[in-house]
Amino acid sequence: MTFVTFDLAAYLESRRLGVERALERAARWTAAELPDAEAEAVRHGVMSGGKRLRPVLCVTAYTACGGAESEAAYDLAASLELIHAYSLMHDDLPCMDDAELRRGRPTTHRVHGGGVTMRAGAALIPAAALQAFRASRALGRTAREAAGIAHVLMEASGGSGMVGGQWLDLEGEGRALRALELDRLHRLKTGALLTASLQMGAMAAAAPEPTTAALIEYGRAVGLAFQVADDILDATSDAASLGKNPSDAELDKSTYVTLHGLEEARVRAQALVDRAVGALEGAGTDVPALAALADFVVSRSH
Ligand code: GRG
Repeated sequence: MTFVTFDLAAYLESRRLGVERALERAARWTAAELPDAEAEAVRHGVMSGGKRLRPVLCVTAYTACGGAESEAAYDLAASLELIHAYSLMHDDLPCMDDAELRRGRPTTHRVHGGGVTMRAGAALIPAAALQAFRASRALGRTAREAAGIAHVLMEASGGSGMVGGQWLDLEGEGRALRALELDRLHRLKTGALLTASLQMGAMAAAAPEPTTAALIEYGRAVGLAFQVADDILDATSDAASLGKNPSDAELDKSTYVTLHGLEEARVRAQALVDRAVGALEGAGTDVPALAALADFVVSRSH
């Protein structure tokens, strides 16, 4: 068990404030180029709460590597949340999970319609890439370095990342997945973007290679721990505290709990947190905020 004396609640609150402001700016820039209906759907999908874990991880990695908090740092971090927001908007659509609720509110398509939501979500993908590039330039990175950072974001979002994981998820519906298949699915679907959050923060601060590698290792372990915790929450919480209803497809899915049982899943989640923190300690990047965030990922209530 990791012992952390750190006021994570205060830390999260202050970082989330910067993230919300950056998301306001990002939603405004993206919406400015869209018809009114799509612009409103962008706002609904982006400005609807959530833990903002990916941007908080990005800013935390950036400052852990010596970067200073700034608008541009939060703009970079917000690019990750634009991808996350689009993925949830599309995932909730009638042709996917057909979800009614997200974060305790009606899903975007329930309010703005399926076609509008599909187009608004699609607009967020290039907006995120552009934002990652521009923010990295504003942080002093060269055009080549900024392109590298945007590349990491797009790679983590695409077929060898989140979209690839979603594809494996759809393909695996209705059959029991083996342990390695489940790991691969979640490393791509959830882990890739979480890992990119850390990597982009390190790259934006021009961190040395061993530090970046340690943050990537931390991200991989935390990404998997996040999903194990998600499965534990799904098995032990009700829709009111989760802010969403499980879909039929989700009810029929292989999870870490169905595969290993609740107790073993808890043990695995904690072992992954320990691995994440250990990776940072090995590289001398063991800032309290990152250790506390790793603990938060497995101890959260939603
Ligand atoms: C059609 C193959 C295909 C892909 C389209 C829809 C999509 C792209 C990808 C879906 C990816 C997806 C739903 C990943 C799960 C992400 C996840 C773990 C969501 C919950 O994250 P939290 O807990 O949510 O961080 P909050 O609400 O706090 O932001």
